[in-house]
Amino acid sequence: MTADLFGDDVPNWREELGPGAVVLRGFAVPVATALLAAVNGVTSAAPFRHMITPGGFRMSVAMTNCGALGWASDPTGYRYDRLDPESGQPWPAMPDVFLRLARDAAASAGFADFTPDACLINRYEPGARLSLHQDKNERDYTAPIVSVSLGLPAVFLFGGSRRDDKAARVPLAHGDVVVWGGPARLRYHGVLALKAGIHPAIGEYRVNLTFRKAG
Ligand code: MD3
Ligand code: FE
Repeated sequence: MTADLFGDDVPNWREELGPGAVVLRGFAVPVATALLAAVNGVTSAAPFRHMITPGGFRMSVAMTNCGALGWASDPTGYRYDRLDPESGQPWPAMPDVFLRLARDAAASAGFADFTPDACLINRYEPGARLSLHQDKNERDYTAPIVSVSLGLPAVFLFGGSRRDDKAARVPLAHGDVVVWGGPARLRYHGVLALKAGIHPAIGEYRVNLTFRKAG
């Protein structure tokens, strides 16, 4: 007999970070295993890789994509592309479990009918970080971005509309989902260097899914 701490109920509550930004704590916990299996399916066709920034730096975060469009960086710039530049093939299709979760989370944050055409998958190992930036390569800023955290916890930086605005520190754990839209859509944000640890579901990593309407 195994003790069941929560029965069928997973801890799930909502935190407003500011206008247009809401954290749905634990929202993805019920599908986390299915999401991670789907990530493995995507990476068997489009492996994680460390992209090069336009400034010539190798990103510490390893990335891949699924969906009709994928985000890519190389010394010539950032862009969304239909094809994986490593293979010359289209990015893997968006798994159903991804699409359903993204739509459910967006709807629960007040964005009806969100249909992402791109999912950027970020993999952090200890020490990996993402410096403050804006997501500006998408065509339509009226669509939200939905972000799903899996694996090791991280500290997310939620800044303002200018790079030097003071950034709030927001801890994000396995299964947390954040929806960014409206006035929050163009806020600066980043992720502090990942602390070492072992997560029972995925080991020494954090994986973040960001769902976007890019095209
Ligand atoms: C706030 N990823 O891939 S997701 C990215 O955890 C990215 O891997 C981070 O920033 C990660 O571009 C953070 C949360 C996020 C995504 C988009 C945003 C926060 C945002 C857009 C506007 C404001
Ligand atoms: Fe971003």
